[in-house]
Amino acid sequence: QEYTLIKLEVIKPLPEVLKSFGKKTVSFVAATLRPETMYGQTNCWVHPDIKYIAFQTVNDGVFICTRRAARNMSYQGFTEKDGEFKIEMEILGQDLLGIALKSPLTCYPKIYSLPMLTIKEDKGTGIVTSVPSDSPDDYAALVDLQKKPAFREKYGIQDDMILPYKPVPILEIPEYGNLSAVHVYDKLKIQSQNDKEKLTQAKEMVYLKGFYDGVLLVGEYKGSKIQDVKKNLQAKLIKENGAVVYYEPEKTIISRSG
Ligand code: ZZB
Repeated sequence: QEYTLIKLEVIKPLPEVLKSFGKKTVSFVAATLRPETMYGQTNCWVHPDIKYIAFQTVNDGVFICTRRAARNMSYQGFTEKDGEFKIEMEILGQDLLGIALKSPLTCYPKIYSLPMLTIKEDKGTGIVTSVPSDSPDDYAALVDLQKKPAFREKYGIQDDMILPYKPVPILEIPEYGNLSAVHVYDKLKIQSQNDKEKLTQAKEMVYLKGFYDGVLLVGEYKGSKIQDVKKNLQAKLIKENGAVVYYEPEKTIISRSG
């Protein structure tokens, strides 16, 4: 499985937890299959209870992700020695919340790392970039935070890290409009990020239609169909140093041998 790995750079001065990295560039890295949606990023998701690590890459500074993802990257030329990576820091997700980040293509110059409780540890990097306009999971998690001050308080999230961030219309999908995730969220009457079945259904509804009939509303490929420019947008992100390619081994192979 090929992913686009988005680099969400921690804005300097580094927050207290990451101070020991000094002048280095530190990035949260998020795996996505939807590089064309990066125009609509409003925040980054971290699971408060997952353990993350920081490791030094050869070309891109320090990366923060799960240990499992770092191990995969170490076989893909991200580290000096094949299959080896040095853990510079171990950090619990809850200590990585509320950090200001700079991410490629989004119209928001500064976005924050926020808690999402449905992140899977064994997929991608354990860090997810959030596009609430087109991902029902992201929209549900963002609404949970916006609607529930107690939830924000629990994780020490300040209002200005959430309230100014609105889903951005970036893709037009026939029948679903220009905020497809919001449309299906309302239509299926989704209540929270834990509404698992409805969210799976919502995702299926927007996924295929978005890929085949979605048209970009912003950027240099404005007016083009997603399927025609997905690759170009991945290339643009990589060329502009906002992303790299990351592969994930097929799970079936692992379980067969193990
Ligand atoms: C941006 C984005 C924009 C995403 C969108 C989706 C959508 P899939 O297709 O099931 O393989 N993701 C990545 N890692 C994790 C994780 N560890 N736990 C939970 N979610 C994760 O899912 C791939 C997508 O799941 C990725 O693409 C990422 O969110 C999220 F408009 O990145 B995506 C309808 C979906 N739309």
